[in-house]
Parts: sequence; structure tokens; C-alpha cells
Amino acid sequence: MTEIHEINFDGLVGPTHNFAGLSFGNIASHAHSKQTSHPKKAALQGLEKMATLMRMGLKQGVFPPHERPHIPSLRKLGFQGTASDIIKTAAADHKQLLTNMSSASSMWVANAGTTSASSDTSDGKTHFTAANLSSMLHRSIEHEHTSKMLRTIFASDQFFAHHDALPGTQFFGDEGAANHTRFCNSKGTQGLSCFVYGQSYMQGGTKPAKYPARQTLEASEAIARQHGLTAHNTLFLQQNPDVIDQGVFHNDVIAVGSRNIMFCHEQAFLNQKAALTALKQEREKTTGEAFHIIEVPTAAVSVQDAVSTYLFNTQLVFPQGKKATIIAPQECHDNPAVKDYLESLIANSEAIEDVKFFDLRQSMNNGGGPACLRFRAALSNAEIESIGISTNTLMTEKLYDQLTAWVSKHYRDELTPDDLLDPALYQESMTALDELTSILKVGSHFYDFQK
Ligand code: SUG
Repeated sequence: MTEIHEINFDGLVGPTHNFAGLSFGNIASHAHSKQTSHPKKAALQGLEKMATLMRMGLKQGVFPPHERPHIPSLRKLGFQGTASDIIKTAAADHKQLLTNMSSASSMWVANAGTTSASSDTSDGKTHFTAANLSSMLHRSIEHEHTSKMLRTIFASDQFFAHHDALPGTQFFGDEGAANHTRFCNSKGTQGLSCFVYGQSYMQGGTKPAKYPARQTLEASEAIARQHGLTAHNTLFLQQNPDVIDQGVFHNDVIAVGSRNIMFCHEQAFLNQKAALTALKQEREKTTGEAFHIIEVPTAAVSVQDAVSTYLFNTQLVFPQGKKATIIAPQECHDNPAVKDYLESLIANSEAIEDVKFFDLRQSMNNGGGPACLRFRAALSNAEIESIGISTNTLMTEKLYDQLTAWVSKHYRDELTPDDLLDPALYQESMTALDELTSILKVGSHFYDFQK
């Protein structure tokens, strides 16, 4: 069977990156609300991570940011006139709406959608579904452009199948790959899709009391059906509602998995022991390879420390010929309990041999760690090559240089909440994004610029 490789596409931070406190249940977003942000620094921090992973020999791509403020959404809500008129009216009378339409949240592309590898689906194509992100207003406007972007980058009909987002109701609340992990063997095949949900509307049962459960079982099941997955290669686990109430608004804040490793907190899932024992048995039987479950005890790292450091919002990557490396935020290094835990893990683990820390503080302050910033796809070499034919979104040293120069030229150093009310920011951002369409070769109609 054709080998399948994991490729990470990181979301390029957009020019309106700001701290608006928009995400109820996301502790970092709330804590940094209304602070001054640093868009240029944010974008350069993200690019640095992409370049480092590329230089480690890993396959890396980039997703362009969405246009913000999103004038078509404001028009749908009844605002009229030119883009400048709309921004001025909204700034005067509906500041909160304008703020929601100005978020650079599309950078967290782990929430862009869910993908299933060609080796796992019934028609042998790689499937994509954009996430409706229906639980937060500022994110619910992302899926239309996300679908367009996925169709532009993964353009080959021969290899790829695309689905629109699920209906945008709470019943089908879908936050994409932040709640989905694909395990596989060392050749990237024999995949198992592990979908993690916060609550089920049909089955009832337990759910968080304080904060929203953004992903539903019904949404995860619908995606598995659309993608042609079967009972043999899917697993549905429920997140522990108690940790959602402690700020674990997506499963990727408390667990990360890849290939033959599940790295999670001991409080991540409901009925965890039985579920993980069954997972290990199934994987070892199917792949004939060892499967590693690394459960971090509360005594070593509290849920609170896991949420503030994003120990589990890390990436597990596999440089050629090596065991896994953890890609972690600097916050993990700065917290003594987490640092100690990681040191002993690296010293003793059979599966993980290194950790690299990254300064991603601008994104972290909105609740977005290394794993939030990346969309993983499991693709064959031919599928990856087809991306390079359609667009220029696969990372190279040249593209890295072009993108850092582009960010340095166009992005503001600082953005205050009041800066979002200024129509000049829109014009400035559109000039920047227009230039970006040529760099990434995504086509001149990629954005819906408004006069
Ligand atoms: O949806 N933050 C994002 C963070 C997404 C993190 N993604 C993953 N865990 N995969 C969210 O809550 C905050 C925006 C603000 O407050 O300005 C925000 O949208």
C-alpha cells in the first residue's frame, strides 16, 4: 500500500490579530481581553515554527489568513454602503459586532476542518469537511472561506473530495481536527480516526456545567459518514466534562496523539482507563506494532498547569529515522512542574526522545498553542505533489523569506482595541492580502475584497 505522510499546514496569523476576549470558556482569551496585541510579532513567531519544522526535514505547508474585518458578513447583517461606511457605522453603533467580524481567529487552523486519509476512506480519496465553528460568533463566519481555501489548495479531483460544513446549529457543533486524531502504523496506513466530543444531543448523558461543549457526537458521526469511514476505523470518545469546565475547550488542550502514541492527561476522557486499554489492544492487533499510551498524572501536572502551559497542545513529530519530538510552547519550559515532567519523560520514554520549545506567546495569549496553529493532513507523495502544482503553499526557504518580508512590510507592530474601529486598517490589510495571493499563487479571486 502507498505510504502516507503527515504534513502540517500552519495558519499564517492575519494583520488584525488582536485580543478581544471573544471565546467564553477559553481562559487565556478571557485573561488577555482588550490588551494591546502585536500582529507583526505574532505572524513572525508562527513563521519561525513553520521554518524550524521544515528544517527538521518535516513536510510543512501554510494556510493564508482570512480577510478581516469581514465586510460580506456585516453586509449580511444589514450594514450598507462602502466598506469604509460599514466599518464607521458598525464602530459607532455596534462595536461588539465589528470586533467579532475583525478577529484573526482563522490562524488556529486545527479548527479549520477535519480530514481523512485516502487509505482510510471507502472511495480511496482524501476527504475534507470545513468546521462550522457554530459555538462562537467570530468563528462561525470562517467556514465558507475555509471551504474555498481547502478546495483551492487541495484542488485535484483525482485525489481529494470536499464537503461543506455541517448545518450551523448547536446540535452539529463542529470544531474540526482539534477534536480528531488519526493513529496509524509506521508507514502511515492502517489509520484509526479517534473523534472526541464534548456532549451528545441525542443520547443526552453527562455534559459540562459551566462552559460550552463545542463538539457534539452527532457532528463527529456525520463527518465519519461523509468521509466513508467505518466502524472498524473509527473510535468515539467523550471528553471529561469536568475538564471542559476548567478551560479545556477543545480536546487538543488535554490530549495529543500521532502514529502509535497517545499523550494525554489522566483526566482527559470519560471512562478513560477502559477506553485507552481498548485503544491499545485494537492498535497493536491491527498494526502489529507497539502502541504507547502516556498518561500524565494529576500529581505530576495539574489540569490548571496543563491549561496554562498547553503541555498537550503540543505537536508530536517524527523526524526521519528518529523517535517522536515534542513541539511545545515556551510556557512549558517556564513552568517548573511541567519542565520537570518533560525532562523525565524524555529521559525515560521509549517513544519520545526530544522536546523543542517555541515562543508563540501572541497566539498563546488567545488560547492558541503549537497544535492549534496547525492543520494536519495525512497524504501520499503524489497527493502532496499535486498541492505544489495548484498553489505555492508548501514551505521552502524561499517562501519563508518571502513571507517574513511580506509580514515585515505590511503588519503593524501594535494593535489596540480602538485600532479595530479604523477603516484604514481594512484598506491596509486588503493591500497586504492582495499581494499575498500572488506569493501563495492562490488566485486573484481568493478574497472577496469590498470597495
Ligand atoms: O476558538 N481563540 C480560539 C483559540 C482556538 C484554539 N484552537 C485549538 N485549541 N485547536 C478559540 O477559542 C480568541 C479570540 C479573542 O478572544 O480575541 C479565540 O478565538
